[in-house]
Amino acid sequence: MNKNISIVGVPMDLGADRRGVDMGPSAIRYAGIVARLEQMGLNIEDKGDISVNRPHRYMETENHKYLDEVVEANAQLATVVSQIMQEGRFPLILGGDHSIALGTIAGVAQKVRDLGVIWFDAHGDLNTGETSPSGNIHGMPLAASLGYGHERLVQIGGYAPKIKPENVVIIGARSLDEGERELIKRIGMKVFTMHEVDKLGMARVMDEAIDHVSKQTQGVHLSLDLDGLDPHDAPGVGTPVIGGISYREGHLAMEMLADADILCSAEFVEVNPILDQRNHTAQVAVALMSSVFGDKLL
Ligand code: EXY
Ligand code: MN
Ligand code: MN
Ligand code: MN
Repeated sequence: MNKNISIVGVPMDLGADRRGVDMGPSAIRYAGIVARLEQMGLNIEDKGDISVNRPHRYMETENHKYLDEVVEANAQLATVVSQIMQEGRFPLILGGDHSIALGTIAGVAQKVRDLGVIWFDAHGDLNTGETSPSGNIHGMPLAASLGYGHERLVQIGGYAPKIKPENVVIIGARSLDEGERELIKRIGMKVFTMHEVDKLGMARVMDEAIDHVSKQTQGVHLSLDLDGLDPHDAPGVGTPVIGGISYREGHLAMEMLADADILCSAEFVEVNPILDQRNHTAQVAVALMSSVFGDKLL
């Protein structure tokens, strides 16, 4: 595992309907991410935050809310992330709403040609402007990274597609829109819904997921939406869905990823301190990050 980690915050909430996830990076830093990882002997560089333009007024383009601002911030993020990769460091991105995966993946996939992706989420984030019920871009980043959706989202970083469906798994899904289900079936993507997590258990799901994403890839990106966890364990998220991954299952999944030693980059998104209880969800995010970087009890 790469012990040199560069942290970047993306204070963005324009991809979501509820304000507040723009404070996620502050909440996660306040919960002590830098000290925690340094205690583990890792070399941490905190590069601060990307600057996200505040819109003067509400803007919508073909069922994409705040398209200009989301594209602009993600283009910046893609550049920063690919520089971090170029320096041989591990990018750890703090969200922000999940639209920031567009920029992270654009930056990482520039350097890792066949990139695997593990996407923890209650949602599929596989909508396009045509299928989205909300026009919120945080419901679209996985589709756009696969090459589906608005050209400006698909082309962030100047190339497309970033990833192939056979190298992606979603874990924890329990709220998929009709258009997302159709896309999953059409491209044959592997999805471990909560049904599979319940039936097989997290250990087997992770064994299969790790096997699936690391077969034909040179590195794997972890995109972890805190709403993949159950709202009981992660209340501070904008789009909670009951019946999610428990803290213990999430923790086990992170430890199994650390043992597999396949990750080249990671992002933790959708922490909303306004809806949180005493910064609990940010603390959960920090605990999961320390596990994924190999924190051991003994
Ligand atoms: N599928 C719904 C939509 O597209 O509006 C909800 C998306 C929520 C996305 C959250 C961040 O994962
Ligand atoms: Mn998401
Ligand atoms: Mn989600
Ligand atoms: Mn453990």
